[in-house]
Amino acid sequence: MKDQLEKIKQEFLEGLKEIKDTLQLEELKNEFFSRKSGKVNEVMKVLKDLAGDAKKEFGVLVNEFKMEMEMNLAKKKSELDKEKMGNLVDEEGIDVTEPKLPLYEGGHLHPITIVQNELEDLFTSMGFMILDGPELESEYYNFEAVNIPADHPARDMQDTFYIKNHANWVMRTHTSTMQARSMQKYGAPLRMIVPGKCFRNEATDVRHEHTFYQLEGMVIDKNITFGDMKGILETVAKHLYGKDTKVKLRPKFYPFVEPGVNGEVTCYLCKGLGCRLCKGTGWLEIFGAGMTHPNVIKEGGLDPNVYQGFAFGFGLTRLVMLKYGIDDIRLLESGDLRFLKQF
Ligand code: FA5
Repeated sequence: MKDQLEKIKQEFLEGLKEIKDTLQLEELKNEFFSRKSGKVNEVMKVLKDLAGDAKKEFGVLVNEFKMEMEMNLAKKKSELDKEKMGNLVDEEGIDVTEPKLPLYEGGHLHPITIVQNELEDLFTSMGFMILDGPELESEYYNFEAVNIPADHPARDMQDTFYIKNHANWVMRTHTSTMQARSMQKYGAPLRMIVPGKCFRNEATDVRHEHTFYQLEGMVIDKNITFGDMKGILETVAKHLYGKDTKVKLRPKFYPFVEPGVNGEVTCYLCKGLGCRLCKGTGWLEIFGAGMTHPNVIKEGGLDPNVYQGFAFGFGLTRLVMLKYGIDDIRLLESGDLRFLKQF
């Protein structure tokens, strides 16, 4: 029986050498190990006629033989797999055809930050410094320092968040808070911009948020004129919407400037012809501006008889909406990835 097993083993090993693919390997496996007709099973049938030590000895022999054959089968199988994959599986057994792990999706800049960066670059190229200011602000800098006394009706223009149990502190309603702060700190001449968050107690809709961004700017020097202001604002408008863009200034009341204006630019979509974006007017309203009020210059610690200046405030969030054609402001702070992934 031992000889018989040895013969089967040689036969099996010879057969194994001829195997070219996994199908042939499966057939060989059946030929030798199938329960019904496998050659090994045939030999094992004699087991039932044996007894005692002879049975035990033969049992051990068959098991060793089966284990050895199984190892040979497994080895051949792995060789065939390797061949099939060509050199795609390297020496370390790394299968380079395996599906790749999901790529790490890096974040990117928020559209507001993109436009803010663009404007910061433009203004620094014109010699402006970039300032940052507190979002939790004293009532003094938010209102009094920009010529809005406590009992002045202009306070109603900006519906404010007051801080509970902290009288005289507010979430700033505009970046104009930095007008007096910057003059007090840097004096004159001064050229600065302040991009940043503002807060108003708004019933939100497609154009109004309780939290939004503005970009304030101010120039203080000797002999500053309304023409200087218009020049700067035209430069910004052309930078944002193209060199053919025109700027229209219409009178508007802001307590901290005199005269004050409302700034519109030719609609970049219809080039002034009138469309859905500009509501048929051909113009888009993008900033408020004006010549700095003498009271504000005084509040900044400077002499209004020596220094003049101008200030302007862009609704930065509005600029972003116009640039990308976003028709609901609430999307910008929603954190909705379906929206954010488009930029
Ligand atoms: C001001 O806040 C002035 N401080 C701007 C200014 C600065 C004028 C310097 C003159 C000199 P106003 O309230 O109009 O002005 O706001 C300016 C811009 O902020 C608006 O044109 C608009 O684009 C944006 N804005 C105002 N309220 C909201 C809001 N709730 N949601 C989104 N944007 C807003």
